[in-house]
Amino acid sequence: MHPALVRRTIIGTACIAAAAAFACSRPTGNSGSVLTGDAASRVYVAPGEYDEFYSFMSGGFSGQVAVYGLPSGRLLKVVPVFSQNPENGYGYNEETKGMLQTTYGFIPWDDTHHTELSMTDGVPDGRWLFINGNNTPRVARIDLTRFETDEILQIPNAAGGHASPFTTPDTKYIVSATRFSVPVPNTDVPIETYKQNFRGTLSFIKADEPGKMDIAFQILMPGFNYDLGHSGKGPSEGWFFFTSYNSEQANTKLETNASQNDKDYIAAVNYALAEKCVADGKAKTMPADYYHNWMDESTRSARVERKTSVRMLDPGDCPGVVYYLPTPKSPHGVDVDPSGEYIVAGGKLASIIPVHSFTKLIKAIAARAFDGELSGIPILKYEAILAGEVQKPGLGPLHTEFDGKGNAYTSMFISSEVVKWKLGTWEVLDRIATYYSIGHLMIPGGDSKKPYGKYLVAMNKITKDRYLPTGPEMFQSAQLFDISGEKMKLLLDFPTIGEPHYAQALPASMLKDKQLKFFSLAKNMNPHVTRAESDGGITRQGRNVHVKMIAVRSHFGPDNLEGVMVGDTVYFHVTNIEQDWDILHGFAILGAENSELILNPGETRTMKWVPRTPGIYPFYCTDFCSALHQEMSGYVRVSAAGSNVQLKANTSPKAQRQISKVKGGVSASQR
Ligand code: K7E
Ligand code: CUA
Repeated sequence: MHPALVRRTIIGTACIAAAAAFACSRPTGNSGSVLTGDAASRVYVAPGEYDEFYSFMSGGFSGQVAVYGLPSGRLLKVVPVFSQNPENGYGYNEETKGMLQTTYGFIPWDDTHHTELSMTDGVPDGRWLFINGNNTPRVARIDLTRFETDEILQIPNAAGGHASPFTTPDTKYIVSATRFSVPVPNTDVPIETYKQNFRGTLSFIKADEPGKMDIAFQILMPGFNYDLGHSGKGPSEGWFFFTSYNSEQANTKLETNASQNDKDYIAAVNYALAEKCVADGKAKTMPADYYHNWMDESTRSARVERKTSVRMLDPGDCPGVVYYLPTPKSPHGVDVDPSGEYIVAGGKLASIIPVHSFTKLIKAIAARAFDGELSGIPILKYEAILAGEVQKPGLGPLHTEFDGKGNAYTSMFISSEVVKWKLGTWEVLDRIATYYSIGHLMIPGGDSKKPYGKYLVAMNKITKDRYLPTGPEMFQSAQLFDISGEKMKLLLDFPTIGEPHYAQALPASMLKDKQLKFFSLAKNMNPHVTRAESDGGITRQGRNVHVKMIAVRSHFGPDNLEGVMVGDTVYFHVTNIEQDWDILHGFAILGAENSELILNPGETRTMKWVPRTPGIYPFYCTDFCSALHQEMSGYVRVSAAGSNVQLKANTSPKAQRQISKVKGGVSASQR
């Protein structure tokens, strides 16, 4: 189909295809008829009970990660990553601002696409979750004992970090491939010199040590658009597969100009060989400019490091490091089955699903079954590497996951359905409609060596009539399917935060008992920590005023501050001195120009505040922490510039009474 037509007919076709199974437009909005009777009980998690899986969904253009319980679809947490988050002050408070520092300046937003769990021996291990920043290419690490972003690495020589952050089976590397080719290094050239000057890069990022992420090496590629990637596993471990489109190297009207060729390519990268070439000094060290930001464990503050070079490997200097696998047509997803033998591509405009064989790929390389080369990269013969083609799967195949029982499930964007097919025979076994325009799908562990199976989550782009309408902007949504039987069954729809491109999930049992309950106050090495109310106070350094303050049920100490003048910059360093699970406090002051602070127990966070006019400014706790939460407040007196009001910080008698109460032991039940 002509690509312009594809876009126009997405919804129309979706409805036609969907109509075969179920009605597409439902004037009443009642979907009960498509559900089997027991669907409700399959997703019902009784009050007080836990979900079976944690599911980590990309927040898409929210720049965050959202954590849902499955099968209930309940939203458990939003983990801020690449975007400021007013809900808890991430990216607003002084301790975390550094996480969002880039060579383009402080960036308060990005677009996340792929969540990826760390793995050991090809199986998710529950240590970390990685996620990519798509707009300003970055990768992030989230610690799964705290559900917090701990590390962000910027990717140089890249624009659009889309094929990212897929991991190797041992998490030695995560990758990031450039979606948009650009001059490398980036420089001012006419856009029409695309073919001469624009290049793609594939980055291999060392990822197995927290706080030490770094670009191990980059591979310089022809100027295509690199789209998605997956690591080999088992026999294919040591190889990485990246899809590319725009092998036409068009720089305008890509919609048609990048859809001319019948086949584009999967780049098969022998990263074990690349490592060797780099170790043998075959990569060139080139200047590069990028940031590495990470949370210091003891201060729980961002540390920021600007890096200046990268090792760039030209495939011409390392023969055998990259081969091109011809793949129809404008491929998007590339997925490797649990055995590591089959490499499945989702060609957005392809009428079949091609599956490459790793065994055949190795044989074809040995037999030099080449169909020419591109910029020194051999192109393997399609027929020589093909394991099979899934015929008539539907329209617009994008992504494939596996159930570990020999079946594959492919999302069909245009025909809005999930298609189940058999590895080896390539026959279509089942299909089920999604509402509407499915992008990724996810089976817990479904891209690993050992899928958990049981459920499949479809992540859909368009919601339309599935929910109560909320104006022109509808949220995206997910759908949960039961895949334990021969036929897929729809169980549940639930709305999502942002666009949940991709998700991964883990059994709850792997994480729930590892969760940190509070930070140790004794180990809090923030330079502005206040461990006891008697250590609080106010000091002046020129025009900067520092306030050290504790927060505890149900007061701040100190809570009356004087001597601040217009023209000062005030830093409120607030420490939550509670040592008890889930006892949070907040801090907000009248006229603050950033967000509140939310303080975990044992943690120090800092708000920067610049008062503009003399007067009295109340501050208060934003988290309803106790019966006397409304009493948890204080005042700052701001005087005119040059006034002679002395610096003063006091503690109210009421606060003193509270201290003795807390010392006497206030239990969580008195919140
Ligand atoms: Cu298919 Cu960005 Cu993985 Cu969305 S991408 S769907
Ligand atoms: Cu502390 Cu409310």
